[in-house]
Amino acid sequence: MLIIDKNNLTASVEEIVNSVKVFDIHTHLYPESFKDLFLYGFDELVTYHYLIAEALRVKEIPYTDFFALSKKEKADFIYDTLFVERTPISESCIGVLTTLNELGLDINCRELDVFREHSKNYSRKEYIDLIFEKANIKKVVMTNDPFDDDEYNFWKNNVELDEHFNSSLRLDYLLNDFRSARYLLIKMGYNVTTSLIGLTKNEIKRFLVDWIKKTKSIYMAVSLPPDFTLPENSTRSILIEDCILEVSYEMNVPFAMMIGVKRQTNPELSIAGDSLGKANIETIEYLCKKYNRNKFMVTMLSRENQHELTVLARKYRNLFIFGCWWFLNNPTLIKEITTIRIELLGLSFMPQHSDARVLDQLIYKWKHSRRIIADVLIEKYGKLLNLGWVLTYEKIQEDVERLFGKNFDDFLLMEL
Ligand code: RAT
Ligand code: ZN
Repeated sequence: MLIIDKNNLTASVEEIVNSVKVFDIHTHLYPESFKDLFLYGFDELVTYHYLIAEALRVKEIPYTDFFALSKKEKADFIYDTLFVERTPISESCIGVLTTLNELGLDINCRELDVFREHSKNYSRKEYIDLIFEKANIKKVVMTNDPFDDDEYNFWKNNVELDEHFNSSLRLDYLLNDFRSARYLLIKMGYNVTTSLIGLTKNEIKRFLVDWIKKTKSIYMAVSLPPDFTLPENSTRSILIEDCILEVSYEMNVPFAMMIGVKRQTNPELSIAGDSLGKANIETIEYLCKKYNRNKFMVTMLSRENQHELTVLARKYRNLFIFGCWWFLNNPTLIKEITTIRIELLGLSFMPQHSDARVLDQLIYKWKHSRRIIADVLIEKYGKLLNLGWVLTYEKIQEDVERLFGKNFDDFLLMEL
């Protein structure tokens, strides 16, 4: 048993936080069996939509001209704009550099073909192993959308699964665009009418059960707009309250709500055109209270929602809060949000997920987050030491394992 004191605190926490294997509970990654949906390598890294938004802000080129470029041309354009003409100082730019550095590449070489060639030295399988090892990842959760044509076909053809990639059933289309989803459900063999009567509800529940089983999803998920409200008289509310929550309870598959996204604030920016707004915390309160035997996972996109969400998590153990989502995945906000959560909840939450869309991003997203989470922990453990509390290396290791995965495993197993 190693006793922690002021002299070994920083090094011990850093060592523990860096060596713990992460369970990354929300990504947009796929294993190699999903062919073109499996994104990796330099061009994908640099054409990440976070960087598209930054590059198109400063270069006066019609959006349509940019989106007409090939992947490689887009990468050249973004690299020239953000890394050559300017200093790559934003979080997403620094992320690219952290990733290249960790892969052993010289970030100052500026030879994009050298960067491009790197991933080609590996088979796809080897590259996944390499990135998982560098990022120190145990498992990731995919975002699996049966309403997406390409993805649907993989599942229909019994795509091969990989034990390092868990699934989650994504229901944006169903909940945010039911009219269109209805046609797809009919095509998939479910007898769904426009009016949400008993038969249609049963068919939707049948769809959910079938697809949770088919994809082996460990939770269902949806992203929702800032004005998401329950209870209300709407198709979405019937779908959630009469279909999803029933299946969620019966199958012990939590319902994850990612709340606060304003889709297509600037449609010309395509996938980079989404924004955010403050959402209504009472909706979550209503759900946790009324459906107290159901499990809810929640992450919110607006900074303004973070404090009240954390307070609500103190009131309901069926509410699992996770991650610093998307526009919050920046050092300042991760630090602030993680500190608020620790101060109000101790260790009973999941501080981060990566949201990676490109395999290589796991490296920087986790390296950056680990650094900040370690700093927050060092400050808090320092306070305990000042009070004379006896801390051991093993106890800190347990704490960190909770934060980086065990809390979620426990939540899935919890009996309500
Ligand atoms: O972070 C992102 O890449 C966003 O575009 C979204 O995918 C978001 O994370 C989501 O899951 O809706
Ligand atoms: Zn996401």
